[in-house]
Amino acid sequence: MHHDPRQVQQCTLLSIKTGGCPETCNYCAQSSSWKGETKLKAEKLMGVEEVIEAAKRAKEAGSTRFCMGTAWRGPSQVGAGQFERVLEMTKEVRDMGMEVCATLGMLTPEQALKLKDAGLTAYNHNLDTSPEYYDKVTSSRKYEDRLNTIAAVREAGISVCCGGILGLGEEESDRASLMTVLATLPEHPESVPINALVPVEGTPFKDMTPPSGLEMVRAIAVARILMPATVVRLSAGRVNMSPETQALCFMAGANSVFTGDKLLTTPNNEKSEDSFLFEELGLEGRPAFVPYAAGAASSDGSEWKHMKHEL
Ligand code: SAM
Ligand code: DTB
Ligand code: SF4
Repeated sequence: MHHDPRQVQQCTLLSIKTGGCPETCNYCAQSSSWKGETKLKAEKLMGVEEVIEAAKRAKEAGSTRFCMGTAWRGPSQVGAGQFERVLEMTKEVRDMGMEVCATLGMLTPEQALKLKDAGLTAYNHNLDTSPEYYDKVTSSRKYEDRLNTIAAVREAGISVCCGGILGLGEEESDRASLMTVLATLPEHPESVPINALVPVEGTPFKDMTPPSGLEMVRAIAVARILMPATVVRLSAGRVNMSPETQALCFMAGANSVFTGDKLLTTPNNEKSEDSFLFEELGLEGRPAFVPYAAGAASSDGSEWKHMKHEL
């Protein structure tokens, strides 16, 4: 009802500051806590020019959203100059006519407002799992910290991109609980990424069993039903899925993917495979700035009617 079923948005990720993260997310390659085991080398924040070049390539390849990630606890952890540089990147990518997303960790309300002023479209900040299971996933922050950042993003008028990961050793009830939290936020997130754990050698969760394809399909279907106007993003783990499983994910309601040969630190699907998949399934890219209708489903739907007209 709320989306053109043939349109799947292509988003491109770029890790603009890799590794050396002070947080302890047990699934993540970028925490400095296990850098001895992962052997991931911490890098400095990229320069503006290099990022713009990457965004141009992504746009030429059909991406309509560019998402920049930093292995930070948040901008407050680093000098003001680095956050200013991210604001500059945001402005420039936005001027290219792309949707711009960032995932920089915890934000203060002031930082969220600065990102809004720079033209940020969306902010990704995942809840990852249920409130009940969260302390098994990280010890360096609380679920409430995540909720506070999401509230600051919403308050600043930036689109919220918030989802989770399947395969962290959680029960099915934790997955249901995560979905309940997402669907009962004051407004539905405009986008919900559903990640399958990519087990990374050297991390505490290296031996966890990723979800099966059908578990991903089920999670996507539940997100689609609970949050009908939201863009549901089939995110990490797609590289290990057959074309048939991906097709089921789209039929279940996923309408966005990450394209490009890399996610943040792990490999992603080949461009040629994705082109074949889109063609074979009759899918087309979702243009930038199709009006989001999240939230409308729980009110009178007026925003949705407007969107239908535009489509
Ligand atoms: N440091 C910021 C933060 O944590 O919000 C932004 C970057 S962080 C890497 C972005 C998201 O990627 C995490 O919230 C998590 O959901 C996802 N992620 C990270 N490593 C993953 C993995 N190995 N498998 C699946 N998803 C992963
Ligand atoms: C999200 O939910 N998934 C993306 C994006 N938001 C930032 C990140 C996936 C990262 C997968 C592991 C890696 O490449 O390091
Ligand atoms: Fe740091 Fe984000 Fe990785 Fe957690 S998920 S260790 S906050 S980069």
